[in-house]
Amino acid sequence: MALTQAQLDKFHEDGFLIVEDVFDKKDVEAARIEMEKIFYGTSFEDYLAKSDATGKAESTDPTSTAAVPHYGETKHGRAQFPTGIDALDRLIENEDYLDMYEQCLGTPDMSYCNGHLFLRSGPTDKRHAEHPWQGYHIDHATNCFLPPSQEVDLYNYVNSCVYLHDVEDDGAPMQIIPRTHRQIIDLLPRLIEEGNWTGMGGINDIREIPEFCAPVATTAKAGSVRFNSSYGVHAAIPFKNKRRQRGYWTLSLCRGDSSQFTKLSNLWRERDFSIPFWQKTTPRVRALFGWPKPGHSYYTPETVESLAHWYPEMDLEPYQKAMEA
Ligand SMILES: O=C(O)CCC(=O)C(=O)O
Ligand SMILES: [Fe+2]
Repeated sequence: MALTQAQLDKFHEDGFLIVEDVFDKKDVEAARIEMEKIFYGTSFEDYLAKSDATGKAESTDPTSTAAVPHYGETKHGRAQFPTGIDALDRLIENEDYLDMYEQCLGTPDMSYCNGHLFLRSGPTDKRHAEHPWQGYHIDHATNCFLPPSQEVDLYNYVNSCVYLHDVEDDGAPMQIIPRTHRQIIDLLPRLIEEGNWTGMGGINDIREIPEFCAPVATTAKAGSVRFNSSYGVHAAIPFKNKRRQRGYWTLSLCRGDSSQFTKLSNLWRERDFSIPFWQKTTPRVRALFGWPKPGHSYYTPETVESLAHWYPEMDLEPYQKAMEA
């Protein structure tokens, strides 16, 4: 299942796109259950019941621990990709999703920047600004040390999230301002001059920018995917219903040709998690993490033999076959 031309045009025009039914509802349900275990040590339902009984909601925010900056670990598990849980990690192998990602990035040569579980939990959530005109920003600096370019499609990267459950209006849907991914580069000098640009991506007050159109709430059903440009302006809003949670499985990929300056971490430095994951996944997914694709001249009888020692559980046949072809 690929994006239609109309969907792809919409992605390029608005800077984001929501596609329904990319993931099987059962897979997403299994992923949500595992996600809740990581953040709550139990289900969200039990967590709510316990909070009701004790009158106290425990914070679910992970603390960052590793040498590589990443989203971190909770008391119960790891929110950063790979989590070590198949139901979550292997969502990345969805071929339709990867095909759509290639379309959004305009190349089959894609490279991993970052991935994590992003949970906002109604009872304790504070990840939003006070007023609706505040908190807007672009995420680009999370993975890239270069400011935005006019050549949006070459130098932005694409964030995505899989909706692990339905997100409705009362569940703090992320707000995105359509078309800003192409506006921000031209507006930057003025925003800086007017003191309406903070740090490497924040806007103090969107009311001062009449060029912007109205923000859109990115509500969607479980199993949907949202793709959005790293140059797009967006913000978090509070939960209207604090008994809701919002759990996304997120991934950021960039074009291979910009991956030298657009990346967060090299998973090789997190071997406890990267080795088990790489052993089990596909050549297509391994390539997102910098692995040469089957047919690359790196693969010789000697290197394939060594790989078999380093990664005894990896299926090396695709590399072997391409080498012999
Ligand atoms: O939670 C949201 O709706 C948006 C959060 C966000 O923009 C961010 O964490 O960068
Ligand atoms: Fe953001």
